[in-house]
Amino acid sequence: MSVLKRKLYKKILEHRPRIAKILKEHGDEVIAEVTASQVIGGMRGIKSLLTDISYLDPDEGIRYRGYTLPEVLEKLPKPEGAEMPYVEGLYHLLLTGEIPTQEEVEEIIIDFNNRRMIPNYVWDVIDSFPSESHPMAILSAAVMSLQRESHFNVKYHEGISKMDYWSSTYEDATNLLAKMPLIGAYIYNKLYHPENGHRYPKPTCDLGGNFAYMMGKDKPYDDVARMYFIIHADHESGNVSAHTGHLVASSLSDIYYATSAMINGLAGPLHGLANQEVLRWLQGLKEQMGGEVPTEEEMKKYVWDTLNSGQVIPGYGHAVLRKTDPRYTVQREFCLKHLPDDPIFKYVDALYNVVPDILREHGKAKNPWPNVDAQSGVVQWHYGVKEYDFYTVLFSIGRAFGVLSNIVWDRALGFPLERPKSITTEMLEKMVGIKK
Ligand code: HAX
Repeated sequence: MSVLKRKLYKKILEHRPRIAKILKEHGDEVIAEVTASQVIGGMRGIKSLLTDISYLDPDEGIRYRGYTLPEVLEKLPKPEGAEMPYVEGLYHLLLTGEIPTQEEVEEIIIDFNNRRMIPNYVWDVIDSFPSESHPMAILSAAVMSLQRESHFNVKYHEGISKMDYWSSTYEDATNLLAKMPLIGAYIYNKLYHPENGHRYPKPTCDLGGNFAYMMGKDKPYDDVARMYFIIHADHESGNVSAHTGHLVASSLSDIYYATSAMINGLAGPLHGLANQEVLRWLQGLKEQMGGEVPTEEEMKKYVWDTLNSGQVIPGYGHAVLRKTDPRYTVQREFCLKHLPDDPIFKYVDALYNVVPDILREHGKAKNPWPNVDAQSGVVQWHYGVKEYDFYTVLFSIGRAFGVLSNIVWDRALGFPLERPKSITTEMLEKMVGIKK
């Protein structure tokens, strides 16, 4: 057993009694109320999911295992000369709650490298997609095709104890996380840069370094990849991708089914796809301006025109956050340091000055501040990943670290099949006192 898996097992054994105690001694205590508007309004804010991997405070933003994003980026070990930490170290933090040592990260890198062999049929599945296919559809199918490799399925059919489900789920999760960057880079090169060929990862390199190499990008794209995967990894459990992964896995579908499903949820324009929508929208503005940076008045008009035509401003607003997203701020700081003169960055920064006031005046969005997606495309564009359909694939690789860590813990704590109760409109009318 690897050091990481042993440490995880110890944490699982320590945690199980806490859940058992709540269930046994406090299982019937009421902890929240549900309003009619929450039932109609996408279950916003109902406290009904349990995770210790991350917590999203509306005013502060995300914390992974209690650490803010700047703390995560500062404390996790980094490759020599790199600005951003190892993604492999983040996996250790999400699973165990502990910041790993350099030696512990090095062991995970070796473990990941031993798990990244991809069967040829996966490349065949990817190659069989027509070239106009969306990369998210290809990614979802490629992950799905790997389902036959599931260890959990084999063990389940052997009849293992429920207490051991987490172990083979951990194997599946780690296998898939090691493979996803290779699959993502292959999709990128197949769709947009066949001249890169099929690049195999280097044996001694970390995930971020290898991803940059496979994408055909020079430094500092390795750091861009590390930053991108880390900041997108988790956003507690209620967002569409995390919740979908958790829901599907709750039926004891394996990691491959659950990950493919979470990718499909992330592909919606109100969720992960917003990052490509931001770039598409900005390009529209740039074209309208003939490449010139617009004045504040011109910028305001473009924003109002978008709102008045009934569309949302992509990259702004959030279902939980009520302040600027720290994932936006981390990327903004990276841009200020590395690409302050980038024309698209200037557009994004100019938008920051006008959009919040306009959204307040518009009066609908509960949060007028930018979210992660307002910045992420700019960084990719600057380093030559201009095919914005691909951005959500990058998001998926990062998000998989959080979703899969959560599913391992779901199995470890024996969380059951998810099954909320629905009611009819007539029942709801009665509950709120409407007489017919
Ligand atoms: N522009 C215009 N209108 C907006 C808006 C925006 N950026 N954000 C919210 N609104 C509107 C909503 O459409 C809604 O209008 P209706 O009452 O007419 O339906 C109203 O304001 C209230 O919405 P809300 O309660 O503030 O926000 P929701 O929880 O319903 O939705 C969204 C949250 C993120 C989906 C929303 O803010 C939005 O559509 N933003 C633009 C798309 C986007 O950036 N998505 C990425 C979010 C981050 C993420 O998950 N990344 O993966």
